[in-house]
Amino acid sequence: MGAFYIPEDAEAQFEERGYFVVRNLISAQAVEAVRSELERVIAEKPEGFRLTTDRTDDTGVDGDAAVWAVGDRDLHSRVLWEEWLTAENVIAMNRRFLGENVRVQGTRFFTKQARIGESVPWHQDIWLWERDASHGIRPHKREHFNCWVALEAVDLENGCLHVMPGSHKGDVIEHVQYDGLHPEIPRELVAERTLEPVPLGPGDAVVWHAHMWHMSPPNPSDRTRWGGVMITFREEMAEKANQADRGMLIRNGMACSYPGPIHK
Ligand SMILES: O=C(O)CCC(=O)C(=O)O
Repeated sequence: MGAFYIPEDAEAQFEERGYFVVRNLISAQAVEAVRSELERVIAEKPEGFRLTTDRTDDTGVDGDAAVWAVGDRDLHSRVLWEEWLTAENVIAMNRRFLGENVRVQGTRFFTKQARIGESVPWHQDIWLWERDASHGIRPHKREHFNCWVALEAVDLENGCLHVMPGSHKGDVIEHVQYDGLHPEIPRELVAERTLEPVPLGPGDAVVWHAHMWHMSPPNPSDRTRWGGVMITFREEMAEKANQADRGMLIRNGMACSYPGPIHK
């Protein structure tokens, strides 16, 4: 694996384009540890994790093979805390962008399966989060830091993320439920806009603005496409955003030790 690298102008890219790419955010060893932990969670289904199997079509696949997302919003995994959320470069990056006191909103993995992995439709995370949240927190949500990390090579063949550069500067669009996995940006608005695939190597990451339009296409290849997002935010917005219960990741510039599950 190569060196950890954040573009010098990452802040400007985030502002202008709504995203930037980081190389080697987590090590090959951490990628392996996280993958093994996800395999364990899918096989053992311990309490507290959210495994998603909902689909729009019938593939005949069921059981563990049907799981395409694993959520650990309430920090039930010590392995994910130590190997993923508090990996050295993850902490360094969060300090650079968010400061010395940072909380984690949650983490979710997208274990897109080979051949049957469905597309995730165009959306803005802010809209999905806000649709069932209490009123009045939208402005603060702008400050969330969404970092999606590849757990293997992700590319055009196996359904890597696609983004629409600059789309975060527009409005939050009312999403519509068609036949996709969840509500999406009206399809007529997406047509004819410039989209960009974001291929990544294992351990690389893409960080995007919560208002940015993004999607991932199906995975018709024989390879899986695993990756996961960690969502963090500054401590001072926790109260305003009704998220003061979220786990403290960095306190006074230091990575926190594993706090245990938030809601047991
Ligand atoms: O991993 C994917 O395919 C989709 C991820 C995504 O859209 C998200 O985290 O908001």
